Amino acid sequence: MQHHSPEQDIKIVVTGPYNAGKSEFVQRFGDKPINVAVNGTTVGMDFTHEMIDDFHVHIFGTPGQDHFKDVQQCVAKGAAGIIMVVDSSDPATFGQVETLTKRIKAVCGRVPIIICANKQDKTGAIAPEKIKQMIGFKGKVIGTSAVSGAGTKTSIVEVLKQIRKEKGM
Ligand SMILES: Nc1nc2c(ncn2[C@@H]2O[C@H](COP(=O)(O)OP(=O)(O)OP(=O)(O)O)[C@@H](O)[C@H]2O)c(=O)[nH]1
Ligand SMILES: [Mg+2]
Repeated sequence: MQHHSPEQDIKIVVTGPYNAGKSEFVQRFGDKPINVAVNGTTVGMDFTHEMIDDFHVHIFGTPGQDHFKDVQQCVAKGAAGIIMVVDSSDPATFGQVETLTKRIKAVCGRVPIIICANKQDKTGAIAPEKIKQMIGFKGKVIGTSAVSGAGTKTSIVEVLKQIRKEKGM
């Protein structure tokens, strides 16, 4: 069993619009990921944990549906970093990112945030750089495919890097 001091535990929240691929993203990590879902949609949370770069990273996924606002905030509370997952093939949902960011930051504070331009494997997926422009996002946008796992580890490592920089860890 690996021993670590409490300050090496880091909570990261994976959020985003409905159906963006948040649960699929969380499933790529750890040995026994949990998903509390009904008929394929998250009604509770996703959870997993994994040692990454000597940190014990706790990854929490929120529901996406707007009527689970309170659950989103419950799940996100106290996270040290945010991963905003969007469906790159569904630009109609990009407008939700701003509201969702505000909602999550209200319970986490001004912590590092990156966007995952997910479903890059789909034909017609919009490129990460284009999505960055469309959303008017200042931070890092990383292309991912949560089904294949492409870019998912890179995304966690990036947000971890930003958290460590901010906290001077
Ligand atoms: N092609 C493709 N499909 C994906 C990808 N990520 C997720 N999906 C599919 O998109 C659908 C929704 O994925 P979920 O992971 O359940 O999405 P979610 O964001 O957790 O959805 P809610 O919890 O309902 O908000 C599922 O059918 C996934 O298999 C991806 O990268 N590529
Ligand atoms: Mg889900």
